[in-house]
Amino acid sequence: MRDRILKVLIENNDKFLSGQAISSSLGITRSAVWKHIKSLQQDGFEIESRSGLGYRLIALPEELDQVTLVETMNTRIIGKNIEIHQVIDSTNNRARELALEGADEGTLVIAEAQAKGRGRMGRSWISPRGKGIWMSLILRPDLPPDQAPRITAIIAVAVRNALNKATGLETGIKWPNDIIIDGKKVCGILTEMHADIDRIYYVVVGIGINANMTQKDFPTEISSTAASLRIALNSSVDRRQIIALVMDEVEDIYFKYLINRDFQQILDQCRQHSVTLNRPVKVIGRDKAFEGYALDFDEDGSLLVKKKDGEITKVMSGDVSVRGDQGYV
Ligand code: BTX
Repeated sequence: MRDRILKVLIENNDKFLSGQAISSSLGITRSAVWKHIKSLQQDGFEIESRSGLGYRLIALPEELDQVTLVETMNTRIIGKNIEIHQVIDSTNNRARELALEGADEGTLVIAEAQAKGRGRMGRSWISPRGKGIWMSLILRPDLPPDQAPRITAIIAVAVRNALNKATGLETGIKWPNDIIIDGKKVCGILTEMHADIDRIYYVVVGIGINANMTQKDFPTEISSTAASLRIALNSSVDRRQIIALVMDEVEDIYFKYLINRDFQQILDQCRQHSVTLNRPVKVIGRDKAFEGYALDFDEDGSLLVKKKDGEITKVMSGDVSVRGDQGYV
């Protein structure tokens, strides 16, 4: 009932709605309406109450909740089912569980905080409470497993576009899975899949966006390489709006790709926004590293690097980090 009252208030925009109108449309007493309004206010919903006029919603709390998030979304499939956690080990782990239980494509898991947020190759992802967007999306693309890196590219383009639309900031893609602002990482993407030899069962795409982190939220080890939208804009951002924009872009780009299978279009966008191409890079693998020049992307999404001896080598995203010759980018 509380959620239904909240929905009614959202739908009524910022206009007043009388307690009588709410009570008769939902079939409860006016004192029950008042009780639920009180409980919403206690949870941080700013609701003005005026005698003779009724109630109106003025502002939402920082904390994410199912009802207001669903109301902010414009998508049909991507982000349609949402699960929100206060604290979880990793949203990728929970999304994997749900995917194994048969959750629909587009199911989204979000957490306010992650106790064991993961990056690639066993690295960790700092995910403090309420400061970022820590979320994982379940996709079930009809693609052979060797094309899974394409999903990372699609999501990287989608997130880049969404962050650019939401903030107006110039955002770049650092191959294969980081979104960059001013040469620093504002978002990381972790793609994990379950597949057999010729078929992907599901892909879990983890997206970590440093939304409202301040400089002191970053531990020293990453303070010179990590960015947040809040630091870049000098003001905090609305996480709901950003989540909704990311979902819009993913729905648009991902389904278009599944229909037309035109990966060149995606690669062109990766090229256009790449901060990796046309510069010297260090490729750091699990047990060896080399230097070279980042030439282009190949059609499977790998990076073509010209080594110092002139040989052109294909670098797959799985097990390597790519750094600029002078530092992170
Ligand atoms: P990555 O392996 O490319 O980057 C991880 C590295 O980035 C770390 O070793 C550290 O140096 C740095 N780092 C850690 N936390 C942050 C941060 N908050 N901002 C900037 N730099 C950081 C990138 O892996 C993929 C990260 C995906 C995170 C999402 S969050 C939701 C989902 N759940 C989950 O456990 N992971 C994904």
